[in-house]
Amino acid sequence: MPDCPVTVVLPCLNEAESLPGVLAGMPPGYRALVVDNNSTDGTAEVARRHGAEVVTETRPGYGAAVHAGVVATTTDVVAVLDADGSLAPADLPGLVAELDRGADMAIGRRRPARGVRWPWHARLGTAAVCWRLRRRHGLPVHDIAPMRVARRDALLALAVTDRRSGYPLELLVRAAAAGWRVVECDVDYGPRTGGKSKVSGSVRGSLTAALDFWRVIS
Ligand SMILES: Nc1nc2c(ncn2[C@@H]2O[C@H](COP(=O)(O)OP(=O)(O)O)[C@@H](O)[C@H]2O)c(=O)[nH]1
Ligand SMILES: [Mg+2]
Repeated sequence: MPDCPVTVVLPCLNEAESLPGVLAGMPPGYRALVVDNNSTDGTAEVARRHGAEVVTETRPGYGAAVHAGVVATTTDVVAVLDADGSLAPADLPGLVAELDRGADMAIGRRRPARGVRWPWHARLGTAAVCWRLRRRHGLPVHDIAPMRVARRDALLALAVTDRRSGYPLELLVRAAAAGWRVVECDVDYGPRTGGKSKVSGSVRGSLTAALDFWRVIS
């Protein structure tokens, strides 16, 4: 169903600065659903003012926000996208097209633009995790699905339990176990367009993510 509307879940922790640009870039037929996770910078108001639906999730964590968003959607197809402006909504239709071609999930592989700050520890962690996903789980992936598209009910049926930064990784492991056909497509990766990094840009965020990853994959 190439014309069916798609809901784009945007997990947000203080993304008021980047959100307007992200929302303005939504392709026609794609509806934005912002999941506000205890932001203190007016993220929810900015989201509403720029036409997005807003859901509030008080339990902290990237996975908690994404899960709440997926539960709240009513469309067959659901996309999940960072709200920091580093990924382009314009890349989503290409992923949705893979579902139409028979994929169970289509995920983005970040291809950085020239000069993008992508810390070495984040690249190394991603490479190590993906090596394990390929070797142990047979998934042909090179990134940890920063952008993804799947069918809502199938996604919820996988019953991912992680509510922090291990969520995308657990999703990949469960998808592999369920025999899903996962297709990875190159997507543009730029600098965040405002606000602060919560994960790879700080030692604390990176350590938390590494710990979450390890829990899922060990
Ligand atoms: N809801 C929620 N979103 C988060 C949390 N941590 C990160 N995010 C969101 O996840 C996306 C990626 O985080 P980001 O800070 O850009 O990580 P980085 O790309 O490693 O610097 C952004 O849209 C963030 O707002 C969190 O604890 N809760
Ligand atoms: Mg980011």
